[in-house]
Amino acid sequence: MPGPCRRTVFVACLLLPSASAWAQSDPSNFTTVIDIPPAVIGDDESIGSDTQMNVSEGGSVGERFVAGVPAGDSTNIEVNLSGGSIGSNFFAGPGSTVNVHGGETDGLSAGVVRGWEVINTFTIDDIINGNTRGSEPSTINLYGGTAVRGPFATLGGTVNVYGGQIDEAIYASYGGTINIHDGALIEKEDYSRVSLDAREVGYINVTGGTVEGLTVVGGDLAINFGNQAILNLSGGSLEAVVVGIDSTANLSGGSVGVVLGGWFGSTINLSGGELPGEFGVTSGSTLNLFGTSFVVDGVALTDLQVGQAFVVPDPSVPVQAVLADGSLFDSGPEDRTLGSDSTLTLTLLSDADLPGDYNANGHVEQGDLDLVLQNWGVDTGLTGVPFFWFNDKPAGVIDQAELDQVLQHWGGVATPDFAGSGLPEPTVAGVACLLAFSGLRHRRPTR
Ligand SMILES: [Ca+2]
Ligand SMILES: [Ca+2]
Repeated sequence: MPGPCRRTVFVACLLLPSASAWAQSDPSNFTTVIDIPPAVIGDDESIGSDTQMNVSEGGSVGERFVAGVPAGDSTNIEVNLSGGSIGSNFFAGPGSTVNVHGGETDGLSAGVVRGWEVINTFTIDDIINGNTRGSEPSTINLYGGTAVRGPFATLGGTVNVYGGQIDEAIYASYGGTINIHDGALIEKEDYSRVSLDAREVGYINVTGGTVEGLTVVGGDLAINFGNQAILNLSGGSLEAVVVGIDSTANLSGGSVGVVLGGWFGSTINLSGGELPGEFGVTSGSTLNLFGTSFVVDGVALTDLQVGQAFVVPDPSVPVQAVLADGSLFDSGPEDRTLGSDSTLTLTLLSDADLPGDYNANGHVEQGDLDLVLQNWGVDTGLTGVPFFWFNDKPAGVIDQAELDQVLQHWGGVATPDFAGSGLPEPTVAGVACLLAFSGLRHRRPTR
C-alpha cells in the first residue's frame, strides 16, 4: 500500500500545473467585460459586481484602481493582467480575483478594505477569526509579470504566488494570507531589499518554490515576521527565517538556510525539513521538536510518553532528534545556539500507521477530532498539511472523509510496541542512525 506521503506528493504534482493553467474565465460569465486596450482607464476608477477586466499588451490603468466595493458585498469580479500596467495602489476588494500573468502592478493589495484601514474597520477578534462581515474574500494569483511594492494581503485577502517577479516585498498583515506554491522570488539587481514579510496576525504558507536573495538589512538576513505572524513551511526553500515577537514558525518540510527565533515570545515548531545552516533560539523563545527518537547530552531518552511534551531542563546541552519526517536535527554544532533562557520541548510521536490518529499520539481521540474540525475545508494542496497533523496525512480538502476516519477508529490504540514502556524497534534503529549522523557532523575539518 503506498504511504500517504507519497500520495500527497503525487496529487500535488497533478494539481500545480492545472492551477498554473488557471487563466481568464469565460467572458460570458460576466455582465460587463472591459478589454484594455482599446478601452483606457484613468485614475481613481473602479469596477463592481459581475465584471471582467482584461488588461493586455499596451494597456494602461491609472492609479488607485479599485475592484469591488470596499467592505461591501461585491461578487464575481475578475481582473486579468497579461501585459501593460496597472498604476500604483491597485486594490483587489471584496469578491474579486486578480490573475497576473504578465505586465506590471505597483502596490497591489487584496483584502476587504485597503491595508492599514483594516485596523480601523475591524476588531482584533475579527482579524484573528478572519471575520470579513459578509464580504466575499479576494484573491491575487501571481503567475508571472512584475509586482512592484507588494503584493499585500490583509483581512479577507489571499495572495497565491506561482511565479513572477516581486521587486520589493510581499506582505501579509492583519489576517491576510500568502501562499507560495512555486516559482522563484528573486531579488532584482537594482533593488537593495526584497522581503517576505508577515506582521500583525499575518499568515504565510510555503509549499514549494524558492525564495532567495531576500532582505539583508542591518546585518540581519530575514524573512521578517512581526507580531503574531505565522509561517507554515512544508516545502520549497527559504534562505533564512527570522521569527519575530509572539510569532510562530511551523517547519515540517522544505529547507531553510538560517533560522533565528531571537525575539521574546517567538515559537519554532519543528517536525521536519532541512536546516543546513545557522540555527538560534534565544531570549525567551521556544523550540518544540516533534519526532520519533531523541538523544539529550549523549543519552537516548527511552521513557518518553508518546504525545506528551517533555521539557528539557537545560536547553543549552546538545540535543539530537529524528524528526517526524525522518530528517535529523542536531543542536550540537557551534552555529546552533539554544540559549539557557529559551525553552526546549521534545514530543515523541507514534510511528504506528493508525488511521485517524492524525496527531500521532498513539490514540484516536479528541485531539484528532479537533484537528479535523479546526482545519475543516482547508485545501492541503494550497496551504500544505496543517502542522500537528503528523499521521495519515490528507491530500486535498479536509472534509467528511477525514472526519469519518476519526469516528470509525475512535478509541483505537496504536500497536502494543507503543503501549509498553521501553524502546520500540524503529526507535532503536532511529537512535543508531542518529548517533552515526551526530558523529559525522562532529568530524574534524579536513586539514
Ligand atoms: Ca491522536
Ligand atoms: Ca478529504
